[in-house]
Amino acid sequence: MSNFVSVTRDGGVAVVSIDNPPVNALSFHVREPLMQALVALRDEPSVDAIVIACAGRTFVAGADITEFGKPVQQPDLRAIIAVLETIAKPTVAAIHGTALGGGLELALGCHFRVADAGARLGLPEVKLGLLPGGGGTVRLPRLVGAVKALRMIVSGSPIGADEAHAAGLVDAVFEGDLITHAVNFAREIARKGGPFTPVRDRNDGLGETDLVGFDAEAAELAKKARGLEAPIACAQAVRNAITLPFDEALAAERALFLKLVGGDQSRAQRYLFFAEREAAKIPGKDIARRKIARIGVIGAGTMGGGIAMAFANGGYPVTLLETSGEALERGLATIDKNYAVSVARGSLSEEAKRQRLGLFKGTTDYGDLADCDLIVEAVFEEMAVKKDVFGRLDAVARPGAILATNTSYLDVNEIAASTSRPQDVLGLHFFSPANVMKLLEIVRAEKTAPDALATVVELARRIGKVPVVVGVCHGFVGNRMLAARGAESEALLLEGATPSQIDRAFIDFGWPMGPFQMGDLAGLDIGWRNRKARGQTAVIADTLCEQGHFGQKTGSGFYLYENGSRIPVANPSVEALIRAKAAEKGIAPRTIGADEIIERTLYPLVNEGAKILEEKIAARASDIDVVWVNGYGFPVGKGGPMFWAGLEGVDKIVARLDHWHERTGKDIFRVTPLLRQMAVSGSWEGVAS
Ligand code: 3H9
Repeated sequence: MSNFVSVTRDGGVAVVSIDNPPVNALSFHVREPLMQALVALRDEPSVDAIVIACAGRTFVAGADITEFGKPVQQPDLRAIIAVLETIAKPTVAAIHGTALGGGLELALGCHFRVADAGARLGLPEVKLGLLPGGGGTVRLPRLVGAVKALRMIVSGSPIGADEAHAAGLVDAVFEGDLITHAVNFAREIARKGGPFTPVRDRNDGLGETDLVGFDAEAAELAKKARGLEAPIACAQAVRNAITLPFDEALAAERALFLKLVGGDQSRAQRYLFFAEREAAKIPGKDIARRKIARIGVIGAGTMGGGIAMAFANGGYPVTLLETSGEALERGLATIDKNYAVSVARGSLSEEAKRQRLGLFKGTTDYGDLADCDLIVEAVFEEMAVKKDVFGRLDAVARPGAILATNTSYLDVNEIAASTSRPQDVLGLHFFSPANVMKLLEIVRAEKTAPDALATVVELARRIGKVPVVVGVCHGFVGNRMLAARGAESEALLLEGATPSQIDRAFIDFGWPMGPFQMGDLAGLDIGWRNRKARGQTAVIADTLCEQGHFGQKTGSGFYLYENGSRIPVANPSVEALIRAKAAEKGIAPRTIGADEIIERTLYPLVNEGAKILEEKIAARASDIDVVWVNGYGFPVGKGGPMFWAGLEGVDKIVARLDHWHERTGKDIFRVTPLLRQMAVSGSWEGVAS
């Protein structure tokens, strides 16, 4: 029929197979022959039942995201589902891999769904700033109930085949050859005879939905939306499924979808989807990868333990090294406790916990690292200590083993030069908690071999991280830009803003928290130590640290945390300290608005990003955005600092930076040439190359 859709027959059962690698997205070149096949089979008297299945690694993973923002080519998914629902003979979706978004909606257009035991089903459109636009919000609740559908659609998280079966989304789960099972299932259903009710006419899930309970749940979810439109629209669409007749709810879903798909937030989130995948692509696709079978981690503290867990979670055996048996035991006990918390939360089974713990081997002897293929050190952040560790590693590691430093700031070239094998050395900058945070900055040093780099990028993807390759500079991409973002914080305080005002401006922008809340959470002593090492000062934060106020861990920092609570409460003594320091400097307080706070913190962030591009520390503007969204909480709906700069207007940013530079003379506001060029050209990529 077509290269993308074929039909085979097994007696009276027709199997329609979609083959559109890599993920069987419903591109136009699939939709057209799919529609033709369904119409033909509907009208073909010798066909008793139809199975829709997919070739390759997965069922349909959704609409083709690259088509969004372009004119729709008919037939669209909705038209295909409408035809499916006119077929009187039984239709069965045979799901393996993932049925996501438009893929699950296609399956919901069938009378029945059968799944491979390992399949996952979900409507992740919300993660692209969208809602399911092929009837998913109206059909899913009819099978699984409104509240379950609400949770699935607003979270975007897929569920496994067994859960889908228990919820009524899937009619049977099979192990083994899915197509054979699906054909037998379809044949048996056809033999029993109809009529077969399309999902649109079913009401088993909706029944008597408690609207008050639904609204309460939706309100809870809305609180977490943080300025994103899509989760709210998702909840509204599912509510419509309860309160409106099917066709009206479907039309309302369409209207909401069109509004979202044309908006900046979805544009930003779609951009990020491709940016994350792009970031993992490095030159030299055909480079042979090094073998990674066992991983060594040096240091079993918070960072080392988290890194070790990240690898074990990805199935890798880990040798964990500490300097003393006592420290090792403490580290392993913490790992055990962390897994126990996951078991208690229900996100990990006892069996999986046992398996993961079985992957750890503890040691205090460097000689035990000799069989490791990658060794990551997570020891104290001081050059002398790191060099000592690398000297020892140089003596014991096998030739070709990759040696990585988990430094946040230090010069990886210098660390590499302290070994006899700089080609095997690179940086792996994990973010805390390392077993949870997705971002991984992979630091390419001057002499890092391309195959070592390619190997860790692939490994990072394999353990579920989002890798971004960065060059060597103080703080790499993320922490270097963070310093630029924070440079004016103290000045804003001294000129009259309070920590809560500044944090509020950030939260209103869409950040999960403001810079002072973040400082208190991370520990103010970290920045203090770093400043002291660089001969820098920050009068308010330094004074707080000198007085022992390190943030949440000491119960006070920029805020108070009463009785071990993590909720920040305004701290009058900090506000008094700020006023006193301002008076000492002769600064009269004035009212500072949110706009000024954003201009003086986020515009320098963009400017620093442009410098990083100029210096080729990052390969692409989108890599910077991936770092900031995944590691620092930059709001996804704004796409990251470089994407947001386009939304905000680079010319406006340049003009305001010029204004602040003229007024203060501070370097932080000095516009970098690339940013100025960008204000004219409108494209990072063109000017960066
Ligand atoms: C939707 O369905 C809207 C409807 O409700 C309404 C319609 C009216 N389109 O992630 P991977 C590419 S919205 C186009 O590395 P994995 C991806 O860019 C959609 N391309 O593999 C990459 O390309 P490249 C709802 C897509 O095994 C390659 O495929 N669905 C799409 O780690 C491999 O991807 C979703 O949001 C797509 N839909 O993960 C699902 N999906 O090789 C989005 C992937 O050039 N997809 N590509 O870099 C995923 O979550 C993951 O890709 C998946 C596989 C789990 C499927």
